[in-house]
Amino acid sequence: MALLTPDDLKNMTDDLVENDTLIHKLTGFSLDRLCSEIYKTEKKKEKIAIIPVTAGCGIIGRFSESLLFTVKHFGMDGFITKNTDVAGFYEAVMSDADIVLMADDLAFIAYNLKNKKIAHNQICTGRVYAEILCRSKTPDLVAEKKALVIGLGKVGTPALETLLKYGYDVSAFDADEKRVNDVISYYSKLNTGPHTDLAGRVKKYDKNAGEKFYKILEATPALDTVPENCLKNGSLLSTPGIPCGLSKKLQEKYNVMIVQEPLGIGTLSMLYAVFDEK
Ligand code: NAI
Ligand code: PYL
Ligand code: MG
Repeated sequence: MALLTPDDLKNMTDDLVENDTLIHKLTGFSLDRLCSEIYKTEKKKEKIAIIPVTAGCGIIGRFSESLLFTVKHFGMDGFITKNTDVAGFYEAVMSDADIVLMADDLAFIAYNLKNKKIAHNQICTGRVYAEILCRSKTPDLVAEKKALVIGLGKVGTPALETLLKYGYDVSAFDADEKRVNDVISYYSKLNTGPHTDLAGRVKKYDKNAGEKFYKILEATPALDTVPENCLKNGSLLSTPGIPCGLSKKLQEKYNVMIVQEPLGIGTLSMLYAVFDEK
């Protein structure tokens, strides 16, 4: 998995606040209300422990602090454990934490010690960024139940699934041709059985066909992955991808709205995934 750098996180607090405002404008929901709608859960007074983890490439500067900002910005009780790793987990339990947030290089999880719910960052990130696309209400965006998904990895795939569950026709692209073919054939086989709702509405995106989209989801670690000929004036790009896959020049030329933030949106999605049902 591509690891964040302290530099990726240096504007995280402003990014989260600005994206929360944009999400409210697009969907009618603030980010926390949107997450509550998505998971049908609600925060109570959970105490959230953030445990720094030294495994692998080690602690990432600003990572724990960014999680703490997210928790506190949305009115929750959180703290960063003084100890790291197992000692930090022990400290969290002894401090009567309800939920722990911790990440090594392979997984970032939220675990609710009380109701035993667990959430994975890549799944919850893909879902929330796709939900933002589906729930965007501006006139043009509502009319179009189709989307372009660029990047079919651990974040892009849950995003694709979310779009299909909303009845979207999805054009899918990935630099890995085999990955695209595997995704297309998987969903075309779903014509029978319990998943017919997901069947057949995924097609391979053809860069040369020039099809245009109001709704685009990008989940890759690369630059310039969003081609100019897929853009409409006023397109909405919902992208967890770091760095942003659309150049500033094209963003301005086509007045593209961009929902993009390095960590907090996905983290809030994880927390609502492990809160108790409403
Ligand atoms: P992944 O490695 O599982 O998937 C990335 C996919 O992008 C792969 O299938 C790869 O073939 C494809 N790809 C790479 N370069 C491409 C290009 N130039 N054009 C088209 N496709 C290309 O990675 P994962 O975990 O899905 O993460 C995707 C991105 O999202 C990464 O940049 C990661 O750092 C970021 N991320 C951001 C989060 C947030 O909260 N903003 C949370 C989690 C991940
Ligand atoms: C969750 C992020 C989003 C994109 N890439 C993922 C990443 O960077 N994962 C690694 C997180 C490691 C955190 C480190 C610490 O500071 O506790 N172990
Ligand atoms: Mg995010």
